Amino acid sequence: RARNISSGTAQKEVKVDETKVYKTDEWMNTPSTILAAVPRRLHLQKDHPLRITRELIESRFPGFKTYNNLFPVVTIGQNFDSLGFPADHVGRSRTDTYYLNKDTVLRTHTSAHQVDTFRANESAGYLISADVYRRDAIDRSHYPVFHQMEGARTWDRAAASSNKTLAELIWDDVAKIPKHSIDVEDPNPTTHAERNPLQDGHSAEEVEAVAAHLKRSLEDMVVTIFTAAKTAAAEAGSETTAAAQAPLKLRWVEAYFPFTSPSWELEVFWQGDWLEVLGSGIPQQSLLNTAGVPNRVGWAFGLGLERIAMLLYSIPDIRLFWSTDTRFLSQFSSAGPISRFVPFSKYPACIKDVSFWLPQRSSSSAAGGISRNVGATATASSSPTTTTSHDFHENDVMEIAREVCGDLVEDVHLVDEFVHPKTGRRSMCYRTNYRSLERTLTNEETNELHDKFRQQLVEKLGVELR
Ligand code: FA5
Ligand code: MG
Repeated sequence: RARNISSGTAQKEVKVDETKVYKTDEWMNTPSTILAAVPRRLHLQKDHPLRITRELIESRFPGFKTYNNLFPVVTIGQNFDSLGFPADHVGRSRTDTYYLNKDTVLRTHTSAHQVDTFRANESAGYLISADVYRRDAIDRSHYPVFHQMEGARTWDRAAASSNKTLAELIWDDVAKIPKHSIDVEDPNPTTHAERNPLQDGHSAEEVEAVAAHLKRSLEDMVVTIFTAAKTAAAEAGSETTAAAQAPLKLRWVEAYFPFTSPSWELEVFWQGDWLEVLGSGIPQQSLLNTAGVPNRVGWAFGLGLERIAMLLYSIPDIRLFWSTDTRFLSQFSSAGPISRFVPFSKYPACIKDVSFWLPQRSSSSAAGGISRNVGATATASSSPTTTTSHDFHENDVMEIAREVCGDLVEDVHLVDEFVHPKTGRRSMCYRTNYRSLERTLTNEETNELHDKFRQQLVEKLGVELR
């Protein structure tokens, strides 16, 4: 299971999904283990919980055109520029995003397909489900590959007439959405001059109508599928804690995305906690203009399929979605009702710490190692006097752990950090939780993994072990 991080990144070209070949350059930071996830297409696998969740959601949007096979390699134009991400947005950095070359990335969200899908203009509503890729933390709810569903609904301004304004037409559509009786908190005004502004060219009446359609549609979707999950769990007699019996509640909160305004997030109160399930808003008119549909106005959302599936089925660890163990897969069926996942026995964890000094900036070989393989962008630190490394990013540690340990690592987190008062060097201590979802790891095995992890930290990041 252990793999060498350098093997995936040094070549001149890279093959994705056995078919497409891309030229790589010094921006390449995508390891072969990540590329190996591309052919899995979990959201298309029969009886996989992500597919069942996708289909449940799709069933609440009749008439929407679905796109479930869009290729994950996109241009930075598609992923960032077309959506109005500023040039210095952190999402563009090599510590957050997997690049194949300076113009080409693995999509970080399904919004990468917004402009193209609006341009195709095949239907008033669409849903895009796909795998997305982000360099991120390691814990039981974060994985570098996950799945999103994007949805959008627009109206053509030309449909308005002297009898009916566009806003009135949209309100007619709002009236067709099924009603629910769940409590929804929505304390903020639809727009806010500074935090959540109305776009130029949009009237307040239009935006009220579009916002109502967006909110009622997404509430209907969430209420329907969560009520089904609750009923199934109650029938199975598995809901016993007070938190589990708390009534389902929803709340809308103001949000920010470069490509929508106003923007909102929907949170669900589920088993005692508020959880963000999706981001949404009114697409920037400039984006629709670019897409060649300047006459259209409407809404868009993006949700995390794992996040919803974990809530619906009580799946405790995001790594399970990638399991090929029949003890996991056999528990889901598109034919039956949603049922609570019964975890197979939890195997013991093995916890190990690693402490190291970050390289000093002047240490050239170490800094070179960072920018070539997994590190931050080539632009160096702006402050030449400091002695600590500005190139260090925690996601690099995470990626090395993933590369060395695969799915045998459950969690990696910083437990201690300090700066030496005399030398100014920074020391970090990370705690790593090794655990297999499928079997008990031997001491020998975890020691070997941990040794390799430590070695790779030295090789790739130029750190000095303590
Ligand atoms: C976005 O990705 C926006 N593209 C969403 C959007 C679409 C906004 C259209 C407006 C219009 P965000 O990064 O918050 O936003 O992710 C959206 C959802 O994906 C989250 O609400 C969450 O459900 C899910 N998600 C985000 N990060 C992760 C992760 N690391 N693991 C699992 N699910 C995640
Ligand atoms: Mg978010």
